[in-house]
Amino acid sequence: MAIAAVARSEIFLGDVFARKATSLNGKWHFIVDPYDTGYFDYRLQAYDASVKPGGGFFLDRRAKDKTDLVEYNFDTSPILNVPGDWNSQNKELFYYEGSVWYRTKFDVNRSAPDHRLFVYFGAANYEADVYLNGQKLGKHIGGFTPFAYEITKFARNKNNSLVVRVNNKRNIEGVPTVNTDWWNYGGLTRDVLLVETPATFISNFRMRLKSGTTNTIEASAQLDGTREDQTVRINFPLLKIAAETRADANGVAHAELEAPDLKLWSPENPILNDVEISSGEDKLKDRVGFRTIAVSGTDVLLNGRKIFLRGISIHEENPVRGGRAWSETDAKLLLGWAKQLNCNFVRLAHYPHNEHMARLADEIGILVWEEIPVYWTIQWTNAETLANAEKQLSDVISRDQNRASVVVWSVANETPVGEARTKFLKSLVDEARSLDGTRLVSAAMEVRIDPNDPFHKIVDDPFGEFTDLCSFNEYTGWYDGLPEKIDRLRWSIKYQKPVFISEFGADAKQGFHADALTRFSEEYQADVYTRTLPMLEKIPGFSGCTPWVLCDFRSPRRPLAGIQDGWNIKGLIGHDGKKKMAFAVLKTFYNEKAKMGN
Ligand code: GCB
Repeated sequence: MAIAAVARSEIFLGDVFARKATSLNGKWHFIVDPYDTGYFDYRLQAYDASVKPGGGFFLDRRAKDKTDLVEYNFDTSPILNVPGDWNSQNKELFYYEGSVWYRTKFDVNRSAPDHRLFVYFGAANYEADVYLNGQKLGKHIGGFTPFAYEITKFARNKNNSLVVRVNNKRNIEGVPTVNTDWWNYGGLTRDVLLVETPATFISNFRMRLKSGTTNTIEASAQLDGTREDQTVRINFPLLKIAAETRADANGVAHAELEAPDLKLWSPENPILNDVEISSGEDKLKDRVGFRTIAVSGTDVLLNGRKIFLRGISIHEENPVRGGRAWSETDAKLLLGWAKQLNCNFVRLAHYPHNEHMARLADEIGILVWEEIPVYWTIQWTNAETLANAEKQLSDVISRDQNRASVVVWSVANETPVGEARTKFLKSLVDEARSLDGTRLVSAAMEVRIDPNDPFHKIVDDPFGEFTDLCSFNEYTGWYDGLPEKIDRLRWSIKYQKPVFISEFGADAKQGFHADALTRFSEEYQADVYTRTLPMLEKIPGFSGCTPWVLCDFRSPRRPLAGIQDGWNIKGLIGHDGKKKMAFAVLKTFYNEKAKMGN
């Protein structure tokens, strides 16, 4: 009988869409397991660590004959679409938080006997235990970043059983923790791929401008396999430049390529360059753009020129279909709406979104802020929580480091001022800078009200010292006073940095019209936008904003019957896909900004 000792084969596969892969997306059988019956025996011992794993669902057993007792059967169990959260696919699972077992079957047709095989998951929220043919491949924690396992040794030609237990229970020590303002969609929420590689292959690569230059490309690649000191070739066929270099004993290869005719990427001109990276039999193809991003005093500079960031915040949700967004089609819908607003920037809140978002942003010319779910109050002194956040940060950086569109790594949202918190966030900033010193680092901070003057707002969070942008969320007119208060604000901002308003907004039920003082009316929301935008313009160093939020999104914190009904309705677009009045207010403001050349 197979004993599921962990194979410890987790590996990071970067730029997975740059290589040929077989999709394992489709209809997977599933078993809902609220008591973890398929995971623990009756003494609460994990089957996959037991010498008697017989009851473990990962074995994907069927009764051998009429006397055999097996109390589950994937073959006769219902079906879920993968990718896809379970909540929006099955009414009974709408509020479900717990374990669901997924199973698919697949054949393998390796093109050479020494080739290697991997299963790749774009994301599984929140925790995933993965098994192939009864063998445990590993456990992954974190709901929004990719992971992969090598299955070369365990895969058969026919009828492989891939079983994943996904558990979306919220944990106090988790990242995020138990308390958020979004739906805790569970499941295999992103693409699942079967990846075949040569024995030695390129597991990740990075292309970027050499610091301080605009026509020298710094390329690096990581090889994985038995021949790690192989030659690596980098070729930009249309730029007519190429380089060849040999990897060191650790499989790391570096090269610099002079590109005198390089045209820089920008939202107005999102130029991407075809690139081929090859080593031995392995060959990856991608499209990468090159640009610089920097701050100087209170300005943000793109390719050395001052830019105003005309942004919007986005949740990874398709409000019209319902549920987590995951596909290129979903990305086209969301970023298409951002384009209609005349945005040149989006904030992908509050966790790493699927890879299609940044890839599409590269193609259509939208700058991107990416974020990890260090949200509100998490366990600042828990070393495991920090390690978890660091892993999510390094994984999203490794995934999207070749996307010219991505210009900001954000390490947190609305965290409470305090020493332990600042130390925690500082570790994340240091990590982001050491992994990728070419982008800006930020976090959405909070604003404080002067205890002696309600119209005086102060930004002096000590963490602001460590970020490139001084970015904060502010809700005057909704959580603080009525809209007319917005006109009377005075600001004291401690930092001489670009001021970026990462959120402002107000609830509005699409189609509900009343006067501008009636909460939840479209008029109220439009009034908040109409007053906020000119007020922000008066703040010295105001460099951009990402109002909250593009679309209504589901949130269990929003129960008001007849109005919210389980939705956060601060969207500029309702959950019927229809625009609210405030959409036009922001669009007009951005049109004016764009006309003025920034
Ligand atoms: C915030 C949070 C965001 C919420 C929003 C709201 O400050 O960052 O996640 O959804 O406010 O609607 O209250």
